[in-house]
Amino acid sequence: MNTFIKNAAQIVPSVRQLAWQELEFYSFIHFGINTFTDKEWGLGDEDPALFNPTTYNAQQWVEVCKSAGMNGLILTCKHHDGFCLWPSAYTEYSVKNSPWQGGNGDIVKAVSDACREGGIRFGVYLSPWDRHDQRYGSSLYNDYFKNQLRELLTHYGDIFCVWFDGACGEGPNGLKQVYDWDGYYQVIRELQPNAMISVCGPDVRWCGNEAGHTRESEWSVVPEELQDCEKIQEESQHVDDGEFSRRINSREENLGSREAIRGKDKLIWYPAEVNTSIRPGWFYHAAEDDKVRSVEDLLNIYYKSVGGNSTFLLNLPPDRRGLIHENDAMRMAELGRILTSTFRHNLASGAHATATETMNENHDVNRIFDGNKNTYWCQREGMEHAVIEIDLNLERMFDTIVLKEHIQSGQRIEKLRIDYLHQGKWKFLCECTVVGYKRICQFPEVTARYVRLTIEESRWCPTLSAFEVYLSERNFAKLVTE
Ligand code: FUL
Repeated sequence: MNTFIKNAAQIVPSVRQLAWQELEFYSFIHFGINTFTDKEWGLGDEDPALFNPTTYNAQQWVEVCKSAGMNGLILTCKHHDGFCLWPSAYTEYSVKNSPWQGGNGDIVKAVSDACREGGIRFGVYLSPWDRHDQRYGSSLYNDYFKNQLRELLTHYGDIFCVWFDGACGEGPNGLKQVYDWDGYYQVIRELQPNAMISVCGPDVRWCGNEAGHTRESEWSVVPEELQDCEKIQEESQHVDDGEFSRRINSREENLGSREAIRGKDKLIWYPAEVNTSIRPGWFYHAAEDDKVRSVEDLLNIYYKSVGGNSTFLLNLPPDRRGLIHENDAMRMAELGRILTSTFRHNLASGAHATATETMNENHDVNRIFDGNKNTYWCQREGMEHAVIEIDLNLERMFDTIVLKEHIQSGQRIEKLRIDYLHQGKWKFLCECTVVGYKRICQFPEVTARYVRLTIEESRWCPTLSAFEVYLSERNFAKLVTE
C-alpha cells in the first residue's frame, strides 16, 4: 500500500479542533456602525453618534440561536470600518463615544454574558483591515491590533474562536498593512489556548465561498499550503459590490483526494467551516426583510455542511433596534423545530450488527450503536474494504442515516454504499464519498429491518463510531397514516 496514504490516514485533529467540531452549528452576528448607515462596508469616517440601538437585547440573540439548535455565537467586535463594540482603551472610535447607554455600554460584555447565561459558546471576529485607524499601514497598527486582542481575550471569559477574515484593503492613509499573523496567533495561544483561530488562521479552513455552497467530499486532511494567509486573502472579497457573498468559485472542489495530496510535502488536519448569511447581506438592511432564506434552503445547507464533515456558521444580522428581526427569528425557530423532531428518535439504538472483520473485542461492531464517540469499530490494519450488516430488530420506516468516523484516529472513508433488504433481495438505498466527523445521508423513505453498509474505498483501515437511523419530520405523517 502507498505509504503516503497510510500517513494521510494517521493525521489527527488537535484537542481544540475536536471540541470545536462538536459545536456543529453556530451563529455569526454582524452588528455595528453599518447597521445604522445601511452599508456593508463602512468607510471608517462614520460618526460614532450614529450607533444607538433603541431596544438592544443580547438575550434575544442568544434565544434565537438556541431555538435553531446553535451552540455558539461569533460577534463582529470590529468590522472593516474600525468602530469597536467595546470601550477599547486604545482608540476613541468605539461605543464609549456613542449615545448608546450614555457611552457607558459594552456590547461585547453584554453578548458574552448572555452566551454564558444561555449555555452557548462565545467567539470574536476582529477585522484586521481597519479603515479608520491612523496607525494602519505601520508597525504601530500591529501593536494596536494585538492590544485589542488582549482586551477581548482577557475581559470576556472563555472564547471558543477568534475569526480573522481575509479582507485587506487600504487604510485612511491609503496604505496597506503587512499583518503580523504570527504575532497575533501568539497572543491568542497565550491568553486563550483553547480558542480556534479561524479562516486566516491555522485551525479552521474557510470553505472558499460565502454562498453556502458545500463540497461533496470535504476532507479535513489537506496540504499545508492551504493555511497560507496570503492565498486566503486573494480568494476573499476585494470590493464591496454586493455580489461576492453569493458567488461560488468551484475551481477548488477537490482539496483532499488521493490526487490532491499525492506528492505534497506536508499534510495537516485543517477542517472546513461553511459560512453564509441568512439574508443577502452580512449587515441588516430593512430592504432585505423579505429576503430571508427559506427553511428548505437552510435545511439543505445544514445537511450538506454539518452532515458533510464541516461546521455551519450562519449569519443573523440584528437590526437598528438591536434585535434579530421577527422574520429571521421565526425562520430559526422553524429550523430548530424540524431538526429536533427529525433527530429525536434514533431507530438504530439497540440494533445489532455483524462485520466481515473486526480487529478485536474492543472494537466490536456493535460499538457503533452505543452513542459513545470514543468507542468505534475497526478491522485489521491495511484492510480497506468492509461489509457491515445491520438488524434494526423491527421493520422501520426511515429516510435518513447518520454516519460518524472516529476522527480521533483520522479521516479514512472515501466511498461507501448502503443497501436495504426488500422481499429477500438487497436493494440500493444511497451512497456517499467521505464521512469524517459526520455524514448525513438522505433518501426517499423506505421500510426495512435489515440494512447493509459496504465500505468500498478507504485509507489504510476505516473506522466507524456511529450509525444512526431517523425518519425526518416531513415524513412523520406518512408513518401515522400507514
Ligand atoms: C468578509 C467581509 O468583507 C464581509 O463584510 C463579512 O464580514 C464576511 C464574513 O467576511 O471578508
